[in-house]
Amino acid sequence: MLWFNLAALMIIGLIVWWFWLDTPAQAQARNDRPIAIVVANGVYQPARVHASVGQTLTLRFLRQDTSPCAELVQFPELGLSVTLPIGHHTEIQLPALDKGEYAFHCQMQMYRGKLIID
Ligand SMILES: [Cu+2]
Repeated sequence: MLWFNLAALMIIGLIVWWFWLDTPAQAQARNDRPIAIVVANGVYQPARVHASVGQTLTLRFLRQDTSPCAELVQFPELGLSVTLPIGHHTEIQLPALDKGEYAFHCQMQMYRGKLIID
């Protein structure tokens, strides 16, 4: 019973760490250079990408996570859904966007990221 309680505590701790404490890094788009985003260990890194209004943007995803969860990256506001092959760079060209925030995530929304256009 004690073993079970300890295991439960560890799982709760992991969930807290996974969803709240593991703060993702940020990236700022510059000079039309592609922004590299690594898909691994349940997070996009960086998970927040800043760009300016009117700036076209290229995101270069590198999927390292083999779980099927990481297979797609979707941009619901942009109507985009792109397959990410494992171990390959996948470039996604985005049009110049209006000011605002645009989410991107895997199909189950476990991987989550955000474009911040301002
Ligand atoms: Cu997923």
